[in-house]
Amino acid sequence: MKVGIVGLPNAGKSSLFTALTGVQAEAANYPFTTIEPNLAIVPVADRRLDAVADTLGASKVVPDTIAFHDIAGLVAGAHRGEGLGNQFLAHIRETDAIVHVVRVHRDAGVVHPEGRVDPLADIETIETELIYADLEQAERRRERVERAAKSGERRAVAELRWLDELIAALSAGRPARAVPPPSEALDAITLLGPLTAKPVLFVANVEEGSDEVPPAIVEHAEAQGARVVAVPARLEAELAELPEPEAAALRAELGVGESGLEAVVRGAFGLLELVAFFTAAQDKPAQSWHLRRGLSVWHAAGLIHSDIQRGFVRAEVIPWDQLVAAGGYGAARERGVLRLEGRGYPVADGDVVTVRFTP
Ligand SMILES: Nc1nc2c(ncn2[C@@H]2O[C@H](COP(=O)(O)OP(=O)(O)O)[C@@H](O)[C@H]2O)c(=O)[nH]1
Ligand SMILES: [Mg+2]
Repeated sequence: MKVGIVGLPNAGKSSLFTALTGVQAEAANYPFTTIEPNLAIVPVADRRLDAVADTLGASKVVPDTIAFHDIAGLVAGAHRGEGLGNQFLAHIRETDAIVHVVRVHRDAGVVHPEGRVDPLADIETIETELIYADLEQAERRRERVERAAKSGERRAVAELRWLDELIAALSAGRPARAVPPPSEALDAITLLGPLTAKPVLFVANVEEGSDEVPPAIVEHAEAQGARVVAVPARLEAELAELPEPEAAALRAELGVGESGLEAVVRGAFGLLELVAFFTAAQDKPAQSWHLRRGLSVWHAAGLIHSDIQRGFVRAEVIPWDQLVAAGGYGAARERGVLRLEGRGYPVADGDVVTVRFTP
């Protein structure tokens, strides 16, 4: 899963990114590879996985990760190519979800691109750029679909009608997520990939020692079903660069918990409707994975390995807490709580899954 960090210049994107890189560094004993300097691969800690690993005597714990991409350069006019805008918009298109950083702190030493600190206006500037970008994309797509629709093809006719609705909504300043596609052309939204259909988490970059979010931001977020997390980004970035004992001491002294940053990771993860499942065995790595809610154990097998999916026979499934309570697979089987499931079984949050397959 990949999350794009967006916001105006100087909003605090890179500071938040550096802070997240610190979370990455804390997990230095996990085999992560840093791919690009503006990509942070952050593990998603899960107590349930730790408990399962302990119960089974796993060789190590391998949590699933989330990738944060620091996407610089969104300014007013980006959709017209202002400030390399189109390039940055293309980066956003590749992400599953958006973290929108908005400056709340009023430190006069930090220049604001518009010369004033007005968080709600800043949010609207960014949202307007995303809407314009979607509008252009939708209009281009419409030209192509219109030709197909002239032949009377049902799917194309349905998509064209949807595109007209979408274009009207975007023109009125509403996001694409407000206009779901019709059942005859459900894939139309995937084909178009509108930026304003992606789920958003707002990060309010607050004054150090204050986690108060202006009510206007909270209201704005709630109106679109989004959440807001308060993070003092510069302080978190500085803490991330200190060695762990010093950082912990300073945290205690300043009275800042880790909650802000953790909330960003959890919140970003929570944006997509995902369930966590685990694979684990004695002397093997205990691993967490995430799957869209409603997908089956056969899809889960594909996530683990394509060979395992190809040779899928059945899966042994048990909720993580029942496995921990039983003390192991053998005891769970005797208690009758280890179930056999076929390929259509929808994975539940917290399932421990062992796929039986023919190689
Ligand atoms: N006082 C204060 N300054 C901050 C905070 N977050 C970021 N800054 C400063 O604002 C400037 C721009 O931050 P940066 O993270 O590079 O913003 P970006 O352009 O969105 O990537 C830097 O000088 C940061 O040190 C904050 O929470 N409080
Ligand atoms: Mg930056």
